[in-house]
Amino acid sequence: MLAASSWLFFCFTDLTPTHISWQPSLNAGTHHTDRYANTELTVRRGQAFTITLYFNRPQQAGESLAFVTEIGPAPSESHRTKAVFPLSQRGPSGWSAVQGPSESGYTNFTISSPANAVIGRYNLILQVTSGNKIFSRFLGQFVLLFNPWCPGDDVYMANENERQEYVLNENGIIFVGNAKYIEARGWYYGQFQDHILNICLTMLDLSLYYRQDPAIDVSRRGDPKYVGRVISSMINGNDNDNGVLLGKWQGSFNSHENPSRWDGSMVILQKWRQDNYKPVQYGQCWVFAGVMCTVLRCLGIPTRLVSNFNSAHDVDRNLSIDKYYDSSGKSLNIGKDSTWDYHVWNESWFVRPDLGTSYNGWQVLDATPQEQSRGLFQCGPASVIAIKEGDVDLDYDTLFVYTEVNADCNRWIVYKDGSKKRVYCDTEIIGRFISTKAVDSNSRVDITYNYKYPEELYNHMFAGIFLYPLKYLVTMPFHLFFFNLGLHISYNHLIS
Ligand SMILES: [Ca+2]
Ligand SMILES: [Ca+2]
Ligand SMILES: [Ca+2]
Repeated sequence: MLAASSWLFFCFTDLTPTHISWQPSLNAGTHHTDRYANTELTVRRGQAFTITLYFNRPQQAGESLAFVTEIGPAPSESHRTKAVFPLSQRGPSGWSAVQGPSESGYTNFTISSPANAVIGRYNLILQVTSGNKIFSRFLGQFVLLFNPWCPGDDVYMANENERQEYVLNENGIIFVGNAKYIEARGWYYGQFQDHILNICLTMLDLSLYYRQDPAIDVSRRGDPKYVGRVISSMINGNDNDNGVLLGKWQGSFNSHENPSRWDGSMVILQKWRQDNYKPVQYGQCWVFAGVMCTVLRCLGIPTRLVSNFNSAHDVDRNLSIDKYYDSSGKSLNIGKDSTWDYHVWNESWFVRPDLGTSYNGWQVLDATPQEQSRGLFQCGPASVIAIKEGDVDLDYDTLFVYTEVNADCNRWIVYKDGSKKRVYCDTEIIGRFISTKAVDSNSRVDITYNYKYPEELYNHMFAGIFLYPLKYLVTMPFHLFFFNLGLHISYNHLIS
């Protein structure tokens, strides 16, 4: 009897939170997350949020509090998927918590995450230390997202109008058609609507990357270039990874949806969830790109759609689209290169510490399954600046995107003895009118100049001398500059 009552006495005197308020309206406003349909606390990294705890009694001398955050199936401090942070101390994890004044049973705490924290759904735990006893109280879960408003975040975007467009706008315009007649079609991204945030987080957990090594995969989710690449693999259902969409470009669509009939991502993502994550049929490039834009905006990575007209698919990676004819002019079925009237991909905005600061900014990601990259149907991120500068050896898939916008178009005659002669080369037809929706309006902006230098200028020797990229002039030994220029001139001579 005595033992039982002392146990009860002991239990009642432990400092225990009895209720938590996640301060949803306060936090959602300052974190630009007020439009998410999910009810749990959703905040952005690198920025403080406030919670209120109600305790069973006032804190006493000798008692101290710490918070613990955990994410993923195997949280660990070494993987930065777990952090233990005592009040008012910023430890190596970068997480911290500050206690406000206590009033009539409740206390406010301001919790800050590091600007490079792993994104996703966290457990929040309160750890109470009293003498030599430590006990933990599970407080609940919250979701942490990328933060384009935070200067320390890899996805930081300085301009508020651009953040409104590329993170918060749920409506978009996709440019389709052909180089002679560009059409605009509306698209509803719906990144804040019912279930979409949960669907996006589930998508990360279904990826082959996660299935291969969950602990490592989750530990890398603070890196937008990693998350972008994984999502590019998961928007398509190729590689049997439960991806969102199957593509179909020929034949009938039978009982499934004609890709042209979709007008937004939300319905596709919700159908994917309802069908227990079986790929939705069917998608084509603008559908893959539209759905990926929804997912990346939902996770907080600034993202837009880009349409490239006369888009090359250079299967053999020789930088040219080669078409073959016999000596009578009949087309021969040789080679797999092709040219699309248009192709749509995504650009996401983040820094590239792996390449160097000059490659920061827009990065191409492409979810349409065209070619495998390192064993999976995934593409990017490829720095748009690297594409323009021809730095095609840089990660990821820069050569492939370079050819989409800048391959040469060759026509060859194949003679009876098997010999081939190139009879025509067009260096300008590929990669025209590269387009995206304007910030804050539905008009089309031509961003071809982001991807390549003006091409007609290259076809004139004198212009070539003056416009040859300045970086070569300043970085290259003088004799090498003229050697390269010589190659450049003779190349143009060959094809003109
Ligand atoms: Ca896939
Ligand atoms: Ca080729
Ligand atoms: Ca070209």
